[in-house]
Amino acid sequence: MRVLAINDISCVGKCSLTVALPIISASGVTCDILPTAILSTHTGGFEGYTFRDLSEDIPSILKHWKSLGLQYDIIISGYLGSIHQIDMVKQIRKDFLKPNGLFVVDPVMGDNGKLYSHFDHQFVIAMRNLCRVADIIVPNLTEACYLTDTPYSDAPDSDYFSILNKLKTLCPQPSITGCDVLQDGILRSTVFYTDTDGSVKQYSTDKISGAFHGAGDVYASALVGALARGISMDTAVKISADLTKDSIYQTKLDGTQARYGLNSESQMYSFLKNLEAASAKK
Ligand code: PXL
Repeated sequence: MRVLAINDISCVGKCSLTVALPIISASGVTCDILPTAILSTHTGGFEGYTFRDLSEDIPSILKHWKSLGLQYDIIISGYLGSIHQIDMVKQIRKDFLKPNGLFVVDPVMGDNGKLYSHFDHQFVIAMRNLCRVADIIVPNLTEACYLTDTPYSDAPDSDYFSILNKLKTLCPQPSITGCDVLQDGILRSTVFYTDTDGSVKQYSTDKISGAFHGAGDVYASALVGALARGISMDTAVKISADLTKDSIYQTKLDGTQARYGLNSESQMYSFLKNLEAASAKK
């Protein structure tokens, strides 16, 4: 199994490739990377960060890869710095994804109801078009609302299934992460997702209060790792949501600033045990 992760390198503030590479590799599959930009830190919560766009380097990297005949079982794209990079990713999918491969898009654009800096309405439209050629998309609630032109609300009685159904017009297996749902009077963090047969489902974990940066990256990377191991969508969602919740829980216990990202390192052993148990059951 060979996975390609297309994302930025934020040197500090664990997210994007500094999360994708360790988690996907630890899952037991090869993870190649295509960095889209190098930043001193990510853009959410730090001032004065550097940002080097790597678009110019990408064509020669791809030319070399073509000469090696590289082909991928799964390609996952994350933070893309421009519409031009979105177009490049579409071409990468055409050139480097195996005929029955999976194209997973994490449409990184915003959080808490707002777009991240650098992104505007044109970018949202371009990202929507990228989602149209994906097999699986993993937006958070903010991104799902932008993708579907739905007014943002994180109220626990929101009609998440209706947003999921709108996302289904874009791609066969959408999901929405980080949705608050009330169960027996208790707030639970829920992922709404689409199983391989097209049925829509949900999986909830304990809600840990606070905003935690990089949670979407941990979830998406674990999901790709689990799917690359041949684990079913249901179990892959469960294992990934549990890893995310456990990492958030540990980060809260550590008391580190949210902008420095999640302590998923401490949860790797139990993540791997869960992957092994699921693989043994197949
Ligand atoms: O975690 C998402 C992300 C990825 N990459 C960069 C970001 C963000 C979110 O702020 O700024 C550069």
